[in-house]
Amino acid sequence: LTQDELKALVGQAALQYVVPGEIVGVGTGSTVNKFIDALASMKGDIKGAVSSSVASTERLKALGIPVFDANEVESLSVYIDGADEIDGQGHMVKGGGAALTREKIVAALAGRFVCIADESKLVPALGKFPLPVEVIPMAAAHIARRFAALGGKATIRQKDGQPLVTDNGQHILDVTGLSITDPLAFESDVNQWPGVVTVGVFAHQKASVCLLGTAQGVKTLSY
Ligand code: DER
Repeated sequence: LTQDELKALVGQAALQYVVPGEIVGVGTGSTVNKFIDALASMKGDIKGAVSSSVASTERLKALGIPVFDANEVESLSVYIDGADEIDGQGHMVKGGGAALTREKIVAALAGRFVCIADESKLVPALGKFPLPVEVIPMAAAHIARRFAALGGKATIRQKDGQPLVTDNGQHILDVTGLSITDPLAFESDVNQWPGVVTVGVFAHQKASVCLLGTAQGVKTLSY
């Protein structure tokens, strides 16, 4: 099975966690796109979705799925999203799609976080994938120096030769060379740094379940 086929497999499998008649929380990325496409088959059975990015909103609307603002819901039963890395405890690195802030917000509304990922995302420890950190632009150099003090190398994510600007109007640093041995402590510490909007470690908002796409089919990992 190709990686794309594995993504489709888990995107489809996530439908079983969607509660009929409710609003579902939807993440961002190529695996989530497979879930959104599969969700279209249930659009008559659900009330709609809360989205974590402009990109996902556009895809949902194009398929006729109503999109609600996060402020219109009290809570969600489930949030479906991908990850760049997920460890054995359900801690994730996210932000490859530059949506980490809104992803963490919508995940906070949900009772369960169902991560959908192909097997390449399962890692023994977080930190091999360059860690995304959304920052207020004026603080970027200062934050990059603080990561350097930890042995990290931070670069501003570019798009078309300019710093990428997120849905929230901020910049993203991608940090290589870190070894994140305690994701909970790391997330808490870095979140405190002035100028950090969101760090792409999802430890406090970790996955409840991971649907892992493997050549042998979908493995369900619970945390
Ligand atoms: O940006 C994100 O957090 C996405 O969920 C990303 O981590 C996974 O994207 P992918 O499904 O395209 O690999």
